[in-house]
Amino acid sequence: MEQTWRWYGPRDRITLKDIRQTGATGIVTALHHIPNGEEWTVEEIMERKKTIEDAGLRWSVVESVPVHEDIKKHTGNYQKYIENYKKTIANLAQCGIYTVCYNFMPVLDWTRTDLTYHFEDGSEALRYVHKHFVAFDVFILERPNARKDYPEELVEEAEIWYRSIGNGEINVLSETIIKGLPGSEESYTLDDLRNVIASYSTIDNEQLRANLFYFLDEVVPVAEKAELKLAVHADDPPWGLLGLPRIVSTYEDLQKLLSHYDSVSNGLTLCTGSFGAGYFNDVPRMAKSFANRINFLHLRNVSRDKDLNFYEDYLLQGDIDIFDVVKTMVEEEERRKQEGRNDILIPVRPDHGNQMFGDLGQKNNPGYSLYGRMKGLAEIRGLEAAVRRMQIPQQ
Ligand code: DNO
Repeated sequence: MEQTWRWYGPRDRITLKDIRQTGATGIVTALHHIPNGEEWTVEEIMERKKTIEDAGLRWSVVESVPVHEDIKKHTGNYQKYIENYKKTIANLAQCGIYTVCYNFMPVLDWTRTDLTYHFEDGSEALRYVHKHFVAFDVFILERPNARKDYPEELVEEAEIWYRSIGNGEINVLSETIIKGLPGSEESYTLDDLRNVIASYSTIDNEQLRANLFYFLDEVVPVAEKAELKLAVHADDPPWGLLGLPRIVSTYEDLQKLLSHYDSVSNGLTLCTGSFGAGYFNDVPRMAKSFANRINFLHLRNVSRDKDLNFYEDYLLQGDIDIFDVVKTMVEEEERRKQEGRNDILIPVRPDHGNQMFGDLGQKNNPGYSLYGRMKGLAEIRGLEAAVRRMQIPQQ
């Protein structure tokens, strides 16, 4: 696998120089300063590429070229934004960047309720407590009819919790949900959020899926021609939030998406933590079934329960069998080698990591610690080396 690291660009506290010492060789980044929907020009791409290469690294993956909300809703300027998307991916390929991650989550990208969950060892992780999210939805956002989306008992528990906390905690919870976690290109006020949610009122899962398929029918041929691979990211968490539709959450969703357009250019970002947050998802099975369409891998573990709570756990702890996933990916790379392909290596990145050591107290992008991710990357490297020793006959 190609070991990569997500870098948020020149303003990231963690520098390219630091990243080199983690052992990663590939960079995952995006031109975050370009507004959603606009074309990324060759000049802008080349400038960023040069910065990365000057540091002795390679720009391996774009995460993400964001999909404009108009495309997801199939309204407004969606045609123009799709044309810009096509130009952007053609430009990226022209600059030698062939893997593009994106997501199709309406309104909110990834969502947590707690960014400083304290581990016993003194480090901090990200967490999602469903009851707290329900409290936000029903009592803070006051989304019309929100109550109807949850069992009555859960709303009662959420209310008791909500009444027990102070304004400080209420604000932290709201900001955590609406300000946008790193990589989300949108950030909202409560009023904005109510309005954008309302703009999805006629879009259910099937409609959103139709809009995704329309987008793929337009964009995948361009990607194929440029030999570029798209990699849709999992919904995080893999269930509907705030009454909004979500369609990249389960095994069946992936079957539909991949069979709709059968091409390596229409592929996946297998995010073990995002899919794995759902107790109903069998991530190793997903890896095995869809291996030939996995264009990018996010490795992260979670401890989860059946009430839709989860926290991010160390890579070799938690509920997902990461060893099994790595083994499948190594086998897939061997299969690609047999096929004589020139895109054998699957880029992998340690997804999030705990805040630990010198990370604590620093203004890191939540989840994107230095030491925690470095630990994850080291574990990934060790796992891969062990799997290869076990399975690949030595000369
Ligand atoms: C969170 C990330 C997401 C991801 C996007 C992909 O850490 O995994 O923000 O980058 O959803 O488009």
